[in-house]
Amino acid sequence: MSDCIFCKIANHEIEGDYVYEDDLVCAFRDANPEAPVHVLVVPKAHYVNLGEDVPDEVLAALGRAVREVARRTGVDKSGFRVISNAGADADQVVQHLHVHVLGGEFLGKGLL
Ligand code: DGP
Repeated sequence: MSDCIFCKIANHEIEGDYVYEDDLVCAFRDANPEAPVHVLVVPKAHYVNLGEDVPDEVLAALGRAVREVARRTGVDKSGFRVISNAGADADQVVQHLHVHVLGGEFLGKGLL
């Protein structure tokens, strides 16, 4: 989508602080981090959220990327949280499917 900020970052029209990338997805640091590690994993193709019919290969790529982000940011052993806000009641702000990966400190229960 031409006016979607995450499409632009995922396709390098705007540069992000990238942590991981493959053919289907990329991961970059959140502009407003809520934890020492706060990375967004997004598909390169535009889907609004997980309520859409997202192809299995993209879902698998998102899962693999989460694991790789956790490893690269060093939170794979200490623990991390994965959240994807979908729709109005979840207060989804950016309308491009994204998975938050949060960690680097004790998170408690209240985040995002
Ligand atoms: P959500 O509420 O789940 O839609 O979260 C959107 C997140 O996206 C929020 O944590 C801030 C982040 N964000 C918004 N705009 C940008 C941007 O231009 N660059 C980056 N890196 N993150 C952004």
